[in-house]
Amino acid sequence: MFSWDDLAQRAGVTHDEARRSAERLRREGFPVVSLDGQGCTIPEDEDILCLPGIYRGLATRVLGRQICYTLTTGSTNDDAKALAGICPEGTLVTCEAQTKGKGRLSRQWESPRGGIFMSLILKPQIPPAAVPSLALAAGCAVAAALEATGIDAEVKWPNDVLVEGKKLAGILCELGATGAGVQHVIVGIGVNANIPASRLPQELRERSISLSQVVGKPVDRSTLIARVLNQFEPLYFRFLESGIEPIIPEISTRLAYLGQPVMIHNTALGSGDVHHGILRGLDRDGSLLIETPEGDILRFAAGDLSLRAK
Ligand code: BT5
Repeated sequence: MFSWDDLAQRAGVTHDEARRSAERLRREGFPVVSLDGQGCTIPEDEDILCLPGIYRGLATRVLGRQICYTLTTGSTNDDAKALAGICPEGTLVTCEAQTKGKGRLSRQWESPRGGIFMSLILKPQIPPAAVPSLALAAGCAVAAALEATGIDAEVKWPNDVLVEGKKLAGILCELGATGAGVQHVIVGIGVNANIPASRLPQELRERSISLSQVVGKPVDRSTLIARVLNQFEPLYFRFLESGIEPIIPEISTRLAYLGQPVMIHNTALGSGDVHHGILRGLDRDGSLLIETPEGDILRFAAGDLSLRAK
């Protein structure tokens, strides 16, 4: 247990501010236990991210070398965007829960406590058109990190990771650009690590899955974050050198629905723009190849597209 004075001194705030902060955390649902009004603590077995744990697991040169951490925030992607001008490449922004987690096309990413919410600030010198393929590389890194812990994961084009056919992780790449080109790319990764189904809305429970459900116990999120970064960094360096092409084989071995019937539609254009066919794989630039019933190969660049098994 920490006394209020101890906490106040460590945080550089007054005794009263320390008490108020602890109270606010408790109201936000964090397991802050207070003893006889003398101070407070968080029980040791509680699932709170451990920054030294992330640093300990890191084998990277650039990614995650600087970490910005908050308990609750709107969206780590938004925070990363705000920090991009002053933080070095590879900075990781992470938190315990998001109140305005974002998916693509203004969709919502459910972000209750127990999940991993991480955004990387990258500063690649690439054309804007190459940015969406970074989501594939990030998805591949998440899948590889899971495989290293014995979990079979698939990359669902263009930005999801599936386990047991259900969505476990989603990736949102956002671009900051001026007329002169890409200034920064924020790669946001959300992973359902220790999220019980009861913390997700009813309509998502069938389609989503959390790692704790798969392995039957909570996973160590700090270690997993480090593993994802360790997997992503070499892919990112290769991407910087030669684009997505050299990484395509690694993504392809994990590609969901390969050889299976799928439908794809342009979410922005509405349900009229639907194509059916067999998923044949990825083109050299990360575009998706689908063979129509007539035997034509259609090519889809990652955009506002939604892919489904038929
Ligand atoms: C994504 O969008 O999958 C991108 C998700 C990116 C989230 C990360 S968390 C850190 C960073 N900060 C942010 O604010 N965002 C990034 P999309 O392909 O559009 O999928 C969104 C759809 O996935 C929703 O419309 C739901 O159907 C579903 N969904 C929402 N929350 C989910 C969850 N926790 N688990 C599984 N599916 C979810």
